[in-house]
Order: sequence, then C-alpha cells, then structure tokens
Amino acid sequence: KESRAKKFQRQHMDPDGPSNNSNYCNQMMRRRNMTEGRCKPVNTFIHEPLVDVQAICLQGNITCKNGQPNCHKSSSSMKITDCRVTSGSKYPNCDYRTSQKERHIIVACEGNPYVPVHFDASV
Ligand code: 5FA
Repeated sequence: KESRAKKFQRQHMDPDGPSNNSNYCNQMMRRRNMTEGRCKPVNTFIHEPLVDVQAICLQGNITCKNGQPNCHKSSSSMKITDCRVTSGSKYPNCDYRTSQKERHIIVACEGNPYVPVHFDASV
C-alpha cells in the first residue's frame, strides 16, 4: 500500500515544474491519479526540492485546520501551483483552473522519520 509520505509526494510534489501552460493542472491532476473515481476539487503542487519541503517539518509547530498540532509553516515562500476544479467540470472530464503563486506553505507532518503527509494551506 502507498505510504502517506509517498501519497504526499504523488499529490503535491513537482520540483521540476511547472511547465508554463494553462493546461498544467488538467494534465498533472490526471497524471498523478487525482481524477479517478472523482475529480479531487482542490490540490496544490509544490515546485521546490523535496529536501526543502521535508525540512518544513523542522519548523515550529502550528495548529492545523483540523485542530491537530502537527502543522508547520515554511520560513520562506515557495513556488506553487493551485489547481481548482471549474464550476462546469463534469466527471470523468475533470477540468481545472491553474494558478501559479509564491506563498508560505503549511504542511502536516507525521511518523519516524517525521515527514509531510498532508498539505494544509498556503499563506
Ligand atoms: N489531514 C488533515 N489534517 C491533518 C493533520 N493535521 N495531520 C495529518 N493528516 C491530516 O483533507 C483531509 C485529509 O487530510 C485526510 O486524509 C486527513 O487525514 C488529512 P481534505 O482536504 O478534507 O480532503 P482531500 O480530498 O483534499 O484530501 P485527501 O486526498 O483525501 O487527503 P490527503 O491528506 O491524502 O491529501 P491532502 O494533502 O490533499 O490533504
């Protein structure tokens, strides 16, 4: 079974991206298997080295949206792409809006090694 750490990497890591095009989310949401069974409504891809994203888990704890204390905010802003399903999108034809941003990101970390397992927010 896919570990939560590997699932985070599949859903959120694209260090070499983004290919500079408006179809990025349509292609990547499909390629990373987030359009099977349903169109995952929102998802963020991170365009930074994996080690830099893993290092966020060493930053001080903050409270996650779900109230758990295992979230951590990046000290620097990071290149990200937000993908949001369009209002007219109809499964299985998942259609996304692609928005590139530079934000501090908040991830939840778990385990030993203590690594990112959930993308909580960007601020
Ligand atoms: N989740 C939420 N807060 C968490 C925390 N503090 N520590 C660990 N995991 C946490 O997200 C719900 C999911 O986020 C649940 O799996 C929960 O365990 C985890 P959502 O945004 O309500 O749903 P989603 O459909 O966006 O996310 P999923 O793909 O179901 O969940 P993932 O965590 O695998 O992916 P995510 O990184 O996009 O959240």
